[in-house]
Amino acid sequence: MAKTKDISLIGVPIDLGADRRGVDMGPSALRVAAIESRLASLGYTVHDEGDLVVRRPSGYGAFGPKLKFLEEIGAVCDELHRNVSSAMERGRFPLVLGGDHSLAFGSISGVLQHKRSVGVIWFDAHADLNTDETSPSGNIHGMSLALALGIGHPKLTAIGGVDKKIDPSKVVIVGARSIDPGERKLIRELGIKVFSMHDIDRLGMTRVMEETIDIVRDGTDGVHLSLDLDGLDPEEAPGVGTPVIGGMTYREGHLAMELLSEAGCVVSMDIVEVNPILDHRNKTALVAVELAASLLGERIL
Ligand code: EXY
Ligand code: MN
Ligand code: MN
Ligand code: MN
Repeated sequence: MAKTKDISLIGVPIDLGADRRGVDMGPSALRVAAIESRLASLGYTVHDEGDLVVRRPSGYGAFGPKLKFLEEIGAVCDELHRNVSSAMERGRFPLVLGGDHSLAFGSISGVLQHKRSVGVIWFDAHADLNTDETSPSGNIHGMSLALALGIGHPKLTAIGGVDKKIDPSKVVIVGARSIDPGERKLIRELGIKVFSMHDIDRLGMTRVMEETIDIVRDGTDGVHLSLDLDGLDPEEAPGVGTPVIGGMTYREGHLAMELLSEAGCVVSMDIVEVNPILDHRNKTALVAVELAASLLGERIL
């Protein structure tokens, strides 16, 4: 359950971080999945603040194929960090509707304007810890967590202030099963905690979340949850741009959200990588809404 009864929905229709593959329709898909009324049914006052404007560039831009659409993504994340900060200033829970995962270093920068120290749970099949030197694709959605840590192109890490970055010891990646060599090196160097699908299978989601909550809550003023729907198995969430088989079941995801809800430590959230053109019957957005509802306090009894 969030500590506030006011939620700000902030739409970010961006697919540039995923090299334009249609995930810009994610915010609409989540609204069609009735996210506003679903959260209102839990007793929240939901303020839909509409969508940020995303420029439609002609080419990759000045930083070329190793940092595709850097300027446009930087502009969106700079505005997003201000919107998230403003929502928190008004005592609201910022719920960012993506759009690809490049948005997350913007939302986290916004939270850091209000919180001295923020824990981050990165619920994802991927680590999103690449830089322009290590990325196999040049897609910035695979660099977003590195940028939130202050690692990456200075034009992007400057957003929100170079001094306002997250602490790697307060970050946990949950659900990883596709990590690039450069990311593996950074994980080792920074000592970032990763619960891979192997760990979830071995330990069970309850143990994984108990350990995760201990890590992200220790010494922080709040936790940001960045929920990438490709963390679930593609059978459960087919409408994602970078699917990886062997992911979490809906029930494991739902249990993770319920345990986080009980912990009461999440102060902000992204829902990203919902891509309705790869989906059927808007299933992935409907799943995302149910996960958000269980985080924000749906109680069966
Ligand atoms: N690691 C690969 C890359 O950096 O290109 C794939 C990244 C997928 C990112 C999605 C949002 O999680
Ligand atoms: Mn209000
Ligand atoms: Mn991601
Ligand atoms: Mn992912």
